Order: sequence, then C-alpha cells, then structure tokens
Amino acid sequence: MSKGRFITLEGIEGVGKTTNLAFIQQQLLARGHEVVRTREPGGTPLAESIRELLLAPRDENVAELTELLLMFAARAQHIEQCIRPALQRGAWVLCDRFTDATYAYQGGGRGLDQSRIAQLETLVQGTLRPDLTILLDLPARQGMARARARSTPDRFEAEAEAFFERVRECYLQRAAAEPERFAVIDASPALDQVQARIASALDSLEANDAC
Ligand code: Z5A
Repeated sequence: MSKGRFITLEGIEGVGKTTNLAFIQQQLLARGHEVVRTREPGGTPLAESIRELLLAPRDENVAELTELLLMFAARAQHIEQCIRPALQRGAWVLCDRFTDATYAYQGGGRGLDQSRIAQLETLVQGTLRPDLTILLDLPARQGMARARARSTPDRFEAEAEAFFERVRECYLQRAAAEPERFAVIDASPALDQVQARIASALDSLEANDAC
C-alpha cells in the first residue's frame, strides 16, 4: 500500500485557497492518488457545527481562549474521524487550513501566546504534521478586496487590515522557520501562473517520496 500524504493549504482570506483546491485535487487524482479533500475548522458533521459557531457574527464577545479551544475541539474530531483513517489507508489528504492557521490567526492575529498553541497541538495531534504546506501569499489589502468582492464578511473576515497583516507576517515567519515543509507561492499573478507554481510544489513532494 502506498504511503498517505498530508497536504495543507494556507493564507489570509481571499488568497485563492478555495479556487486552487479543486486544481490540486485534480493534479493528485491525475497522478493516481486517492484524494480526501477537507477543510478546517470542519471536515466532519460535528466539526462543521463547531465551524458554524466560530464563524457566525455575534453580539457577545468571543473570548480568545474560547476561540482557540473550539478550533482544537473541531480539529480533534476531524483528525480522529477523517484525517488519520484516510492517511492510514494510503489516501492523500488535502486540507483547506490546519494548525498553521491557528498560529497565524489566534497567535499572530489575536496575540495569544504561541506556547499555549504548541501545547494544544501536541495534545490533539501527537506527532501528526503536514508533509507539505502550500502558503498562498498576498498583501492583506489585496486579499480583503478579493474576498469582499465575493461575499459578505463572516466574524473573521470583518477584522481590520492590520489584523490580516499580522496573520500574514506570522505565516511568513513560520514558513521561514520550516522551509522544507512550506512552499510559499505569490498569489498575486494570474491564476494559471499561481497554479503552475503549485504543480511544481506537488512535483517536489512526489520526487522526495520517490527517493
Ligand atoms: N481560522 C482560524 O482563525 N484558526 C484556525 O485554526 C482555522 C481557521 C483552521 C474560515 O476559514 C476562517 O477560520 C478563516 C480563518 C479562521 N477566516 N478568515 N479570514 P476559510 O478558509 O473557510 O475562510 P477564508 O480564509 O475566509 O477563505 P476565503 O475568503 O474563502 O478565501 P480563499 O478561499 O483563499 O479565496 P477564494 O474564494 O478562492 O478566492 C477569493 C476570490 O479571489 C474569488 O473571487 C477568486 O475567483 C479570486 N481569485 C483567486 N485567485 C485569483 C487570482 N490568482 N487572480 C485573481 N483573482 C483570484
């Protein structure tokens, strides 16, 4: 049985994650892999219910720690019910956001202590980490403009530009610290150019597998 692989897609809002997921799925299928496409927060019925709680705009202030714990509660369910079983049977899991988003949004954006996030990461994931993380990078203003042209803002999307700049900065720092896991791709060019770069990141992952 071939080895399952875990690929995550990250970036601030509007960078084109959703747009590019279908392309990546197609690329992986064309290379003969079973693909499980999923997202966070979400990916199982219970985790999707937690997602609704997290994204809904509300009058009550959501405490930062509550938000963090809900992200990891959804993740624990997602890992046990979906991600681990898929990887164990040799599927390639393609996930729209994962724990790098928690470091970037709850850590970089909200200012929560990264060491608290690391504790929960170990508790919930054990040693599970993505094999490849594709970070689509765009200045906050450009990402926000793309997202707002498309739909009404949810609770996160209603944040200010400075929030998304902190999120972006945190993503870039994480990518610089783990260059072997991250492929940072400029998301500002036309879609076909972005996708050519994504395809070459997938080639590199497969080439490493073959070694
Ligand atoms: N969150 C968190 O705080 N902590 C966590 O641990 C996790 C998540 C896991 C929901 O995520 C929220 O959860 C998220 C962070 C938080 N909130 N925010 N912000 P989500 O991934 O579901 O939602 P999102 O980030 O808001 O995704 P999005 O707005 O749907 O963005 P996207 O998927 O990256 O963009 P898109 O829909 O593919 O593209 C946006 C538009 O740009 C669209 O009209 C495209 O046609 C267009 N586009 C895309 N690429 C191009 C190029 N290359 N050129 C021109 N136009 C383009």
